[in-house]
Amino acid sequence: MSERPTSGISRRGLLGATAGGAALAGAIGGGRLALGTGAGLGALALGSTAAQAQAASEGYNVPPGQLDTHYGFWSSGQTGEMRILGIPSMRELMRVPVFNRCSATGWGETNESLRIHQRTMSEKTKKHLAANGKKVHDNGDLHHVHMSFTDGKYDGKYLFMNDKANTRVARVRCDVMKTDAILEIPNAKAIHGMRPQKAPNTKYVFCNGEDEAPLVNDGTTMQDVSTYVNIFTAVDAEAMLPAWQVMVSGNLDNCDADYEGKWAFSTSYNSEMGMTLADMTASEMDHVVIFNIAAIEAAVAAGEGQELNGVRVLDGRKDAKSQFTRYVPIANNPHGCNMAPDKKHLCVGGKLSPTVTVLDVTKFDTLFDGEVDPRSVVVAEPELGLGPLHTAFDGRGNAYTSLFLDSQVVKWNIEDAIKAYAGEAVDPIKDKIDVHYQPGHLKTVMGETSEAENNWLVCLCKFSKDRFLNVGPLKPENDQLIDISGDKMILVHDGPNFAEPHDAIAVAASKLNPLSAWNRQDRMWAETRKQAEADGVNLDDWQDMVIRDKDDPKKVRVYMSSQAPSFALESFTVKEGDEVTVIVTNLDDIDDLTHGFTMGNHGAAMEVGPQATSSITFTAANAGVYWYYCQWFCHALHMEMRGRMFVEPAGA
Ligand code: RUQ
Ligand code: CUA
Ligand code: CA
Repeated sequence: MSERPTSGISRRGLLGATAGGAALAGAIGGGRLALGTGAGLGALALGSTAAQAQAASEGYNVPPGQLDTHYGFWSSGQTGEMRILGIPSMRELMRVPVFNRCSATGWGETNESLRIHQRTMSEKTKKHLAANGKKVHDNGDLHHVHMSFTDGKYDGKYLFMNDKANTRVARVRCDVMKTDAILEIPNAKAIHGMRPQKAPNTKYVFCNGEDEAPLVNDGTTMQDVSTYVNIFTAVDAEAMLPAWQVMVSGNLDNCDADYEGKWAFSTSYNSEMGMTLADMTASEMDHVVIFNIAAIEAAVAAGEGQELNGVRVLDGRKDAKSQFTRYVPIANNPHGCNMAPDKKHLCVGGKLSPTVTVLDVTKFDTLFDGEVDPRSVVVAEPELGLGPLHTAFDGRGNAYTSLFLDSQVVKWNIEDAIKAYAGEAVDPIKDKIDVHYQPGHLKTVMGETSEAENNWLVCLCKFSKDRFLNVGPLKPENDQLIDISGDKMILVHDGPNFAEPHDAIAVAASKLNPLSAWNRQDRMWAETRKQAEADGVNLDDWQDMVIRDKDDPKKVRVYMSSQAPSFALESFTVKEGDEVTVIVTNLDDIDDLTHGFTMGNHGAAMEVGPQATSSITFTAANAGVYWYYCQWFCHALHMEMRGRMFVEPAGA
């Protein structure tokens, strides 16, 4: 899909007509998508009246001083961070650095964040980074954010997210909204789809490896594609370590899990194991892989499979004929994999097929019991429009599917789709709405839990073109808020957003209760506290001091507290070339009173929240005077919150 598939037709000009229902006219040829527009749906009146839009927009308008009813957690794709938005206002509330380097907070630079980054980093990666003069990968491609579950409901504990770029998974603690674990997943390549287990609770986070590579990828086989595999990983959600892995046939795209804790499932667009676009789209059918968790756990406990880089790897490929997996054929390059809140139906987006395939997960046992047609678990396959990617759900049995090529959202009813598949004359399609433009993910409030609501749908559009003031060749994307409370969907808000919100979830505000100040003993800086103890510094009631390491005299540790509007140390002295670690504890215990520490001309800056301890290490530059200052506004005398570092010549 490298070509922007608008086929020269203005979407504005198309308002009121729709390209739906028709079989996909587009075919892959020579890497180009040739597109056709289908016949209109006739009876379906599209768009909304001005009066309807007005009424709906009053519902979304959150006046100044009022709070949103829901948190939205947004991925940010290649930006590598997570974002928090308010719903329905769509106001951006916070950015949480995860895989990226953050100038404001020092994430990716402070010792506390580096420890989190390096916790599971392989020796290979460390060596490779060091050869490039780096300590961490400070980029990421964060596609999916999902919250931990208890009993099919969000439990407000953790948020998990993937990094496709560097094959990692991270966890954010919801009490402080900071990243507390990053896991580099061994053996697999390019984690894309990622979902927490929904029930009985999030024991595992399921992670899809999208890219094919030799299992032992050491250069001994590179051209021989028959040695390539794809790996499905279950991560222990508490320990944030790999629990087990399963080799599969074909690659892995998106995934989800059921409401009983029995299954995980993943779409595969490259069942062909093709290495070129033409090869990856050659087959009429690809598949969904179903993972049998009990069978896998039993085999892992019995020591089956092989141990590779500290993880037990089982063979779930088709030829292995194991009880670990089953493969259900799905038309041409499926994408989205979404479990409905009815706890029964899994919806798989066709992407190159105009259909969504509905699988009944309560029938999955039959696939493992005997020789049955794998397609017997398919209970509906409505034709919805061109380029169906992802599906979201409300609490009334309706599904909302993004149509990438049609630039629409289609609302359809699952039970009606099942009836139509069984031969009844019912049209499952209830409504279509134009979105702007090329939607990927879309999210309803609480729609991936058993507590789906019926109020808002957010549609994350990949393009915004004419929707905002022109800001140059690089345009924002467009997160559109749609009122789904009535029969017709009503677009009420355009929200420009920077690269690239792939996915989002919307969580009732009552599910979360973040802290306003840190606990002084927080585990985030446990290692730093240990060092302080060894240095004879009591971080709870401490003197500010400068300590030169007994064993390595090049290392200096500067302990200082901060209290608005001053640092406890007005100055300190080091030598040129010293490795200086500055440890700051913010003694202020006041809501919203964050300090910072920036060392001028040293590329070192960090956030220090109320009651938090943070540390940063840098090499003292050429002899001279350097000012450090607080870079988070804290007081009327915030500008005066600064001090001097004297760097003496090395020989002095
Ligand atoms: S995928 S646009 Cu990275 Cu979530 Cu579907
Ligand atoms: Cu402390 Cu600004
Ligand atoms: Ca394919």
